[in-house]
Amino acid sequence: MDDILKQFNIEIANASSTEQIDAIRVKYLGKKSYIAMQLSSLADLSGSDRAKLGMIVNKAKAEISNLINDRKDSISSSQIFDMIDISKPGTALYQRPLLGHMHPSNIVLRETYQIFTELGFAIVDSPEIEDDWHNFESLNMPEVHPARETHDTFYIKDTDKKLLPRTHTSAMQVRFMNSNKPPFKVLLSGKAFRNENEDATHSWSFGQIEGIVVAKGISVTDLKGTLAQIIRKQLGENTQIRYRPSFFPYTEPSMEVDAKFNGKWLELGGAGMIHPKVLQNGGIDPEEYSGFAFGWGVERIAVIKYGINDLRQLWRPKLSYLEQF
Ligand code: FA5
Repeated sequence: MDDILKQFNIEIANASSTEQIDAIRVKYLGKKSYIAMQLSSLADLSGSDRAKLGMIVNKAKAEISNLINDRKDSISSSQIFDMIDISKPGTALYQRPLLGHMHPSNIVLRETYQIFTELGFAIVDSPEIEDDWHNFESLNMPEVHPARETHDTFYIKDTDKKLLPRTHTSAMQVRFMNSNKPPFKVLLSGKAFRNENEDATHSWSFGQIEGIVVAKGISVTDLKGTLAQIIRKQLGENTQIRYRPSFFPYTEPSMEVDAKFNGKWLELGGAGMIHPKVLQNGGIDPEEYSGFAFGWGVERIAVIKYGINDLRQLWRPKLSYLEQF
């Protein structure tokens, strides 16, 4: 661990941009880092060894994390000063005619709402802060379920209700079922939040849309037919669609949905038949009703549709870029 810290100290001292710092964070604290490996190996050790190693690794982890944050703060402020020439005369900040322009994510979202409305879906808003029951437990993910690990969850401190910014719009499924009787078809839409490092395809906050359809006699055929219609309306009549077997604790069977765009297969999101236990949690009798659900990222649609190569472009305040769409 001393060697790791020594190496880390050299790299962090030489880092001169926030991008380099992010890369160092991934190298030393990311899922594949030495520290992460040591932490996951703790489970195999006996009590006293586990405590000893745990203390060493966690101390190093905290030290690295603090140094990264300090360095990032100092670099961000020095970068700002480098960018600003304080001797220059002032210019008007915004010289375009004062006409608004839709953000590409919103263009996609409005188009999505239009398509779903034409198919008879109701659009439903939903809370961004959720409790553990709705985000996880009611969806067959109890406290110890390994599927929780795929959701890098932020938690809200100082509450005994275990509140969290929802990690997916599926958190609204049981809440909606509890207050509405089937048959229904709705589109739950909003933001989701995950404690993830940003890269070209991931962000810590992103839009999701989630369709749920529950009625008597709904089958996988309905799921595939509906999704095909929606995707082709959004991405073009001849878009090829592919379903890959997958696993979500709240759907059975589960699948991943891909669309071929500009010659490449791209993942839109997950889907499946709603698990009987989830229907029960929503107060719906699974003997009488069945349903399907699907959820995917709003920005992913924008990226596919407009051929954007890096999702982060969508959140940068660069008007000349955003106005192209
Ligand atoms: C889910 O969130 C499931 N709740 C989807 C689902 C709904 C399955 C209903 C079955 C039934 P997943 O973690 O794969 O699954 O995320 C779904 C989609 O959200 C991804 O395919 C991607 O388009 C988008 N997404 C997920 N994480 C991020 C992220 N960090 N940044 C941007 N988009 C993301």
